[in-house]
Amino acid sequence: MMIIEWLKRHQIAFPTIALISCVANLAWGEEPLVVDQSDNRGWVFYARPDINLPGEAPIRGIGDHAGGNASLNFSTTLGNDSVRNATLARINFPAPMSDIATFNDLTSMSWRLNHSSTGRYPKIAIWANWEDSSTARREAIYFVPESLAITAGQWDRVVIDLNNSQFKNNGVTTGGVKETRTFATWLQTIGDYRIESIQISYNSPVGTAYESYVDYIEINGTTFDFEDAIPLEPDASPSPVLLPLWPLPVLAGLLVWLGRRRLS
Ligand SMILES: [Ca+2]
Repeated sequence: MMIIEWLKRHQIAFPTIALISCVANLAWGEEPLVVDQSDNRGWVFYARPDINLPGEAPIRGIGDHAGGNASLNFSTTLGNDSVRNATLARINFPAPMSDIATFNDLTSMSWRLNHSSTGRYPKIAIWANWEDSSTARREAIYFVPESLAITAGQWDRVVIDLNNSQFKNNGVTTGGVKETRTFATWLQTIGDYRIESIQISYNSPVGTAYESYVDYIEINGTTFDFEDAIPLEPDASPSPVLLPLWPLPVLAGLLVWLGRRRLS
């Protein structure tokens, strides 16, 4: 009280308190980073089938739990191979997340979702990459949604328990066999692995369509409020390698010559 009285007397109470509040918000990461057309904060979207095909949902989803105008749309069609994900590569992490390099650096993860079923909802995945005898390798661990049910058709918050939540991998670091372990157990083997990206991913189960929205993705206290569509991921498929055509007639001629030599 004495400090506030002193500040008031010197007519600097409001700016000082506002500054303290601003610094506190930055320190605690309380202010969500708005993701929209003016700044996608590094997030990109991937959809299969393509969002432009008839019947496919747009990227921009319904209003969020906090009165915001939009969210990300993870609704999928009846196709057997319907996939949607939103990815933030580590090289694009914003300043408050710049100290995250490996799995050991993760301290909290949560997200909001509005899904038409209680389970098998869009989930967080963490990708690692490394080199093994100069060969590029990749692995991911995926949160297992079945370990935490939500209420269908309303905004819910999923919070990872970094000790007990179950994650399943792609099998790359476990001899080709996919394993399900707690996050804490995974840290014992991949804790020092370099994070490539953090992703919310959803593969629609075969023959089942879901209405699904995601927002307020939070990583280590930094929260992203999606308020518009985000860009589509650049096409990652490698371009076909064009071989020069002149060696083919030469090779054919060589084979004919060898064949004749063998016959003679
Ligand atoms: Ca939003």
